[in-house]
Amino acid sequence: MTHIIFKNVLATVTVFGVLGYAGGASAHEQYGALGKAASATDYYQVTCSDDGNGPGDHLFVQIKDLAPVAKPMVSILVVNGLQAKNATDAVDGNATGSPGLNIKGTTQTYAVLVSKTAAGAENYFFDYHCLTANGSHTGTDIYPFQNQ
Ligand SMILES: [Ca+2]
Repeated sequence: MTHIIFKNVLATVTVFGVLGYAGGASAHEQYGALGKAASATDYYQVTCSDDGNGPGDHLFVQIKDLAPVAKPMVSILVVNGLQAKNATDAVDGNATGSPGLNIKGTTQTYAVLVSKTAAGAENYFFDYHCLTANGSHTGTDIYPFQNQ
C-alpha cells in the first residue's frame, strides 16, 4: 500500500515537471513541510510583475497533500487586499490536489498560507502562477516568510 502511494506521488511530480518544462517558464512549484503542531502554518508572499507578457491580473494556486498519509488535511489560503480564498486537498496521498483557486488581485502582492486540520507532520506541494487578464503567464516570485 505504501509502495503504491509513493509511486503515485512520484508520478504526479513527474507530470508537473513535464508540464513546467513544456510551458517554457521557470518552475513555480513549492514543496514544504508542516511540523507536528496542529497550529503549524507556512506563510509565503507571492508577487506578480510584468515580465513582458503583461501585468498580473490574478493568481492561480493549487495544493497537494503529499505522503505521509496522515490524519491532517492540508489547505491553502490566499489573501489579496480585502479578499481571501481557501482550498483543501480532501484526500491525502493520491494523485489529485485541491481545487484550483484563482484570486483576482487588487495589488500585485498575495499572502499565501498553508495550514492543516490536526496534529501530525505533513508534506505538501503547491504550484502558483501569476496570470494576465487573458490567462498568459507573467512574472511570478515567491518569498518564504514563515516555515513551521
Ligand atoms: Ca490529494
